[in-house]
Amino acid sequence: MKKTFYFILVSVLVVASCKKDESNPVAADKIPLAPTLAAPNDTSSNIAVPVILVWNESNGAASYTLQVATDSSFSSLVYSQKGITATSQQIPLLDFLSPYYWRVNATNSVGTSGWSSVRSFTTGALPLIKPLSAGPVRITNKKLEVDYDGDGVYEPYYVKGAAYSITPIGDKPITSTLEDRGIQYLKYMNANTIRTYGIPGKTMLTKMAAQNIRVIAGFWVETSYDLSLLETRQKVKDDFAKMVIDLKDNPGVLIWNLGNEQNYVNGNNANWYSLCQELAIVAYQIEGEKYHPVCISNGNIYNIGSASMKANDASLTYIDLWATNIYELNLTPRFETYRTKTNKPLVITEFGIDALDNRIQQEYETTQSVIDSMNWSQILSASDVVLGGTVFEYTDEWWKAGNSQSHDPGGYATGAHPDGYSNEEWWGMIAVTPDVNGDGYDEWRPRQVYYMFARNWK
Ligand SMILES: [Ca+2]
Ligand SMILES: [Ca+2]
Ligand SMILES: [Ca+2]
Ligand SMILES: [Ca+2]
Repeated sequence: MKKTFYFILVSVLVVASCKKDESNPVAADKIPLAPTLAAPNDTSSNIAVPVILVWNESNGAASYTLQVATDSSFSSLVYSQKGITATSQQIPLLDFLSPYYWRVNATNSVGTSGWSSVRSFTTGALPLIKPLSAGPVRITNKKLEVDYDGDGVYEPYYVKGAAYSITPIGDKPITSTLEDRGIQYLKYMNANTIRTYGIPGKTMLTKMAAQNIRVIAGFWVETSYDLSLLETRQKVKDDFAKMVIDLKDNPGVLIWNLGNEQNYVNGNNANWYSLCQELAIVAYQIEGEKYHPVCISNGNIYNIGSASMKANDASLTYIDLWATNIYELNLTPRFETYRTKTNKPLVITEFGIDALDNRIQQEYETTQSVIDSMNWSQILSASDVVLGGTVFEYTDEWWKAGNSQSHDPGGYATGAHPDGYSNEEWWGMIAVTPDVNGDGYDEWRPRQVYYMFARNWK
């Protein structure tokens, strides 16, 4: 009885003291004073990108406006942000070795202060050798390591997962219920990773992270782009910067993956690989030393190591690893060649075969499971350089041939499959068929390959 009374008394005191702080009389009736700037010191040089600017709290301020410009009269703004409630801000995308000026004012319900005094700083150079990441994901000695709990201790991470592109029959929208089902089936499969083709949604990323599933986040590059055009390159960089700024602090992100098999379409040239290096530097301008690894999605291992394609290690100093989509019954010879081309590790972002035997137009899911299992053994045997893989693909997609309402056998001939044919709508580890129980959602049936991986990935 006595203890309870004491506890209530303390609670009341805490509430009372909070209330007192909130009703600060200074805040209510005057414009706040202009803030004073704290860091970096005026005329500092060699400030690491991304720069963090810090100012002192202005009594009574509700929020701050921060401006950064390339001139002291602030006519060429590179950053301008209202409504900042903290007293520091990280500025993405500043150039290296460049001078900048900055100032801050304070606002509350009464009005806005004058500007602070102006300070200048000069940014440092891009490090010649990309430093080891201090962020949640890093690559060291060709191994992937993560520290999502932020305790400074990194744990090894081996990629086990699926190329993820859920598309309901008839191109129906993807609802949050369907996303949850997608995550649940990944959990049952003991997968820890998905690979997306486009920019993953923030909500989905957060939900994935809560289940310890991380995302190789795809940055789609239109295959129609002429990558030799400066304005096109700038647009791609701007779009990528938006993605990185938006998602960099989300615990779902594992790796940024640039393009998809661009070397089979508009990127079989040095313009593509040099753009990838520039994109990786853009990511560094935003994330700095806490960067996520950046990889290039490549078709097979073609061009890797080529100096004339600018796809050699000396040209790709800010690319951390390669990603490959590779379809071969035996991957081992490719891995042997790969080791002679680059010192970067490799993640497999697509492999396997589809589940339809084109010769008899019937599913041969045992064969799919056997071949995917063989590929997985080959991947495991190359663990000195291969960091794991995502199987192509998670669920059947009915839109790829014929119409999106019918399961069509269309595809293309290939020597890499026992039936000599890739049936594009039958690649799922999970078979998708129309809704029969009336809940509005397609039926999902894991194929043998799903259970094979679930056992392997335990
Ligand atoms: Ca840790
Ligand atoms: Ca179809
Ligand atoms: Ca087939
Ligand atoms: Ca259903």
